[in-house]
Amino acid sequence: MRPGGWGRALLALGLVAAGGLAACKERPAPAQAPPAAAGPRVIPIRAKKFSYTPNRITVKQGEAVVLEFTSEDRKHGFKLPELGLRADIEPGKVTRVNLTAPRAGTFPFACDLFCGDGHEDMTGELVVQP
Ligand SMILES: [Cu+2]
Repeated sequence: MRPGGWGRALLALGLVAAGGLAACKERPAPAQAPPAAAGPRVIPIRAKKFSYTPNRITVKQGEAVVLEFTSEDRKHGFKLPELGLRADIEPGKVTRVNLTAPRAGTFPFACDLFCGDGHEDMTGELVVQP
């Protein structure tokens, strides 16, 4: 670099820094986060050979929830016959099942798509509290 080059370099640096500061000052104050929307509680459930995680889901009677299923390996099913629920759970997809349990109790659910040896153990329960 020629003599004098440093001066120009520093000047350029100063301008960049000043520009940066100005940009900071001009930035508007961050907007207030919107209040959390009131909506059904979302319960994520992961399915894989040969289990659901969690395999015990607790809700309140009359509480609106969304069961949000994902699969970590292959296609599985979700069947909760006592409350008339059934869904396919496909990999790479989120399957949402709306649920408002009408009565208290413990309701078993299971995978109803044969997914290999151990498929019969792919079960869980929904506990509905009064
Ligand atoms: Cu399965």
